[in-house]
Formats: sequence, structure tokens, C-alpha cells
Amino acid sequence: MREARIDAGRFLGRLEAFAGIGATPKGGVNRQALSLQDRRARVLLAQLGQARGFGVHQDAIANLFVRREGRNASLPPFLIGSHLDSQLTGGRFDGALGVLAAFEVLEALEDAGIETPVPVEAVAWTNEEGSHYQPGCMGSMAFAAGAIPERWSALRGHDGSSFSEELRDTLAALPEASMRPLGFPIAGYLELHIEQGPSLEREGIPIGIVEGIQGTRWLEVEITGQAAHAGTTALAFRRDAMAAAVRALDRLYAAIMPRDARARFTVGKLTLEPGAVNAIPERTALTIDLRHPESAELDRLEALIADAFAEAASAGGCAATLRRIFDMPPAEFSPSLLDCLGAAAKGLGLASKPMLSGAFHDALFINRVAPAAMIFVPCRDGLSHNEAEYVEPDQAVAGAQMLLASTLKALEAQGRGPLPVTGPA
Ligand code: HGY
Ligand code: MN
Ligand code: MN
Repeated sequence: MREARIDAGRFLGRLEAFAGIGATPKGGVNRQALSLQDRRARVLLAQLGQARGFGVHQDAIANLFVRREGRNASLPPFLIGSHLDSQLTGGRFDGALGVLAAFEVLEALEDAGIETPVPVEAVAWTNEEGSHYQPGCMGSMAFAAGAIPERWSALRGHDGSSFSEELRDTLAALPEASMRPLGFPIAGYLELHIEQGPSLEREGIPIGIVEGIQGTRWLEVEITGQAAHAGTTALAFRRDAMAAAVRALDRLYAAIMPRDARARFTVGKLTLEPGAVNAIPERTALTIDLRHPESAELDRLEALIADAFAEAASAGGCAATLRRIFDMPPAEFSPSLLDCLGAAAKGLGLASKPMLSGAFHDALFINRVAPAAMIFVPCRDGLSHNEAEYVEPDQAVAGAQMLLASTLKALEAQGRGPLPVTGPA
């Protein structure tokens, strides 16, 4: 048995190969969840796993597991991974870095002939992004809950695609993958991901030890007024759904982020109906992505948002409705796993810093059913959800080395007894 080592050339070559699946002209990727491109990436991962003699499994929501056996096959496996789906104009590292680093860890263990006490599995969770089908983190959420919410079967993508049909096609794309129950006991979970923010790069620190994730809520706002002629309708007779939205947003952009550096308020989608240049909009629909580390603040801000739209709508003779379509409370990761990450960074001589994740991740949901934690590496200018997303090769490799070392530390710690779950039961 030799010491397990990350094969940098192999790992970087894998990142390159996957970046070619759904590649966009500007150097990013478009690998929408459950799309043909997503399926192509899954098939490649399954083929790589089979070529190494690893087991390939999937569950009813198409979470994909590549399994390397351990000493005791009956004990819960230790999972490492992330997601392969991307934003519409996403980067080649968001998600894929964590899945391919996890696969590289399996290969490094195999090359070194290391027998782990329990099986180790590389996992690709379905639809982390939530940009094709909402909500995000569908795979990890369903895994943690042990069920697929009934309402998801009727979901349509922004392009009119059917969630059920594309899920069926995605499962069918891997006939050789044996089916597994949705949700099963696991020993723990580690996820490597890019920071998607600027702090590690700015501070020149190669590793982030992610202690938790801030809370996220996605809201859908609808304002209804009355369509009317743009040229003949005077102000007093207008019930302009767009004017009401602008009034509310003006107030919210001024009241939220400028007053609290930790709050995040984003309007990512806005549609107007009838959408004619010379018709006053009768309907405005928009999405809000609201984030904060504290649940109480999320509650307060959501009430402020509801208020602002109700007031602006009634002042303009319109009506407003607000619907919460996604709610992920803040999470704190496993202190014992975080200790393993700290020890691993020290052992590798890598500077690290504790931090909170501004983005949500699959680890948020897995943390509810098993000890979980995350490792961040810097990305250029902190840019993500952008085709220019970039990670220096040596920093990507350092992340994979951290994942390998942390996994071994966690397995060692578990040899002394299972790590306690910290997330909400
Ligand atoms: O939106 C998020 O936080 C994640 O990157 N999908
Ligand atoms: Mn991601
Ligand atoms: Mn993302």
C-alpha cells in the first residue's frame, strides 16, 4: 500500500474533458439540469467509474453515485461530491470541480491500494442550480427527505420542457447504473467547491474551511393592473403594473443591501405582459433571491418586501401577490468534520481560513442527515455564474488534495466512532 496522491495531470485533464460538454463560445458551459448535456456528463462519469471497476448507482431523482468498496461493505459509505448541472451561462468549475475531485480521490485511493474502513462514493447530485427547474438542490433535498415532492412531477422548465420526461430520459441514459432507494444512511459528506466570491483570492489564501451556509429564500412576486393604450391613457387613469414594481424595487434596493452588508437582494427575472411597446403592462412577474446568515433577518426582510409591493401596488391601483418558492434556512456544518479539514490543511501545509458560504450547496441538505462540511478554493475575481469563471490549475489541484486528505482524516476519526450529526434532524 502506497500513500494516496492526486494525479494532477489526470485531474486537470478530466476538468478539461467535462468543460467540453455543453461548452459555450465564451468558455463557459450550458449543462442545464436533466438536459442532453447533463446526461452526456453523467454518462462520461459513469463510464470512467466502470473503467476503474467502481460501482455505478443512481436513485429515483437521478443522483449518481460512483462507489469504491471499503473493508466493510455493509457500513454506510462516506460521500464526497457536488453537482454536474450548470447555469444557462455557467462556468466550467461550479459543481464539476467537486465531482471530478471526488472521482480523482477514488482513483488516488485505488492507485495506492488503500483499503478504507467503509466504502467511499463520489456523488453528482441532481439539479443543484435550480435554474432550469426550480427549486435548486432537488437531488440532495430529495435524498435528505427520502422522497420526491409530488408537485415536482408537474414542473416545466423555462423552455417548456417537462421535469418528469427529462428525469425519465436521464435515468434511461444510464441503464447499467443499478437503482438505489432514495436516501440511505451515510457516514458523512464532504464537498469541494469554488468560493464564488472574492475573499480567498484577495487574501491570498488557497483553502476556505466552510463552517456553514447562509439562508436563502426565493420569492415570486406578481403585480396585476390593467392593460391600456400607452398614448391615450393619462396618469390618473393608469393602473401600471410596471410602475408599481419600479416603485417597490426602488424602495427595496435602498433599504436592504446598503443598510446590511450581510444581506443579499437580487431580482434575477422580470416579465411584463402583454409585453407590447405601446401597451401599459397589466402584469409584472419577478423573482427575488434573498439571503442572510440569520433566519430572523430573513423573516424581517421578507415582511419588508411584502410590504413594499403591497403599498406600491395599491398606490397605483394594482394588486400584488408574493409566493415563497424556495426556503433554505442557514446551516452550520459538523465541528468534527471541520476539525478534520483543519488538520488536513495543516498536514498539507496549506494556509486556510474559516468562512461562511454565500451560495447554497448540496451540503446544506446533506447536513440534515449526516455530518457534512465544505472546502472552498479561490476563483478569479470571485466570479461565478458567469462563463469567465476560472480557477488556477494549482489551486484546483490543492483543492483535490485537501479533499483527499480530509476524507482520510474523516475516515480515521470515524474509526473511533461515528461522527455526530449536527444539522436539524
Ligand atoms: O444559487 C446558489 O447559491 C447556487 O450557486 N446555485
Ligand atoms: Mn455550485
Ligand atoms: Mn451555481
